[in-house]
Amino acid sequence: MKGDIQKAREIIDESKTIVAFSGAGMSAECGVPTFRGKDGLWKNHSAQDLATPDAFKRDPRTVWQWYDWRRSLIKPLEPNLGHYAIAGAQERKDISVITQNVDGLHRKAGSQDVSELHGNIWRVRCTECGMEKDNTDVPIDILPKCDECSGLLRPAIVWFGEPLDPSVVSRSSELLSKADVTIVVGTSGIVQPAASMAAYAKESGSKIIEVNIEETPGYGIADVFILGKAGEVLPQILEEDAL
Ligand code: BV8
Ligand code: ZN
Repeated sequence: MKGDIQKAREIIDESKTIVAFSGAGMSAECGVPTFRGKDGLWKNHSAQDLATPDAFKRDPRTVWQWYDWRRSLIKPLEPNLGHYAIAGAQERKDISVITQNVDGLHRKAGSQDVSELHGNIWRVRCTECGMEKDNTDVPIDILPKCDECSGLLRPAIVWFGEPLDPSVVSRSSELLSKADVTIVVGTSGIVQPAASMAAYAKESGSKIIEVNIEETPGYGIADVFILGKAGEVLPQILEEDAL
């Protein structure tokens, strides 16, 4: 791994614009369960039962109980050294974050430019009038209502079968098309359209550095693949005085 770290550092040192592209593995060391790992979130609950608009229409109470449980799990958690390394790099490099995660931990670590492809677990949206706002109540009233029209609120999260916010997608595409290097961290590369974004960056001329604790079938395109944890590897490749 040492050689890969050195190679990754050289690529980063030569780069001006960087995109950090993260998945659930970015937050695993903070204690946020991933989706498909051994302690995978979906294991105890099937995605189809919970993170879909049909599930919410059919049984909003169960879906809200699952999100309330996840919110209560995430609320006390702090970012890890990987989140802080990305946030710290913005003093020296033009670095943006594109994340599939809904936990808000990149922002909590101080990252300014964060595109949340799948929304944010700390925001809610009215199913009637579309009003959207922050809500960090833990526990949240199960079946929360809109103060404006008393419609049912839902998590402002992109569920399976729902389109991503076009403005977030176009901002992400713009960032990836200009990135000198894209650091792909902690994602299994399964969920679309997020999983195609690294390849898009590569086609647009970006170098790809991938950080994961296991080989991922999704990415054969990495210029450097570093087997390791996000919280351990990112400080080594992003911090100025590392090594
Ligand atoms: C869309 C919010 C179209 C929810 C999420 C068949 C049937 C139905 C749908 C589809 C289908 N085939 C394809 C689809 C499309 C579907 C999809 O891709 N499904 C997959 C499962 C095949 N996609 C969609 O539905 C998307 N929408 O296509 O809309 C459309 C267009 C127009 C009009 C109408 C419709 C929407 C996808 C968004 C779904 N929402 N999240 C919530 O969080 O509650 S996705 C969910 O998975 C999370 O956001 C998560 O981030 C994301 C991706 O997973 P990963 O982040 O990669 O996490 P995972 O656990 O998989 O992997 C963790 C990785 O980290 C592993 O590699 C592990 O090794 C590594 N790791 C672990 N620890 C560490 C580590 N790495 C480093 N350090 C560590 N310490
Ligand atoms: Zn409303």
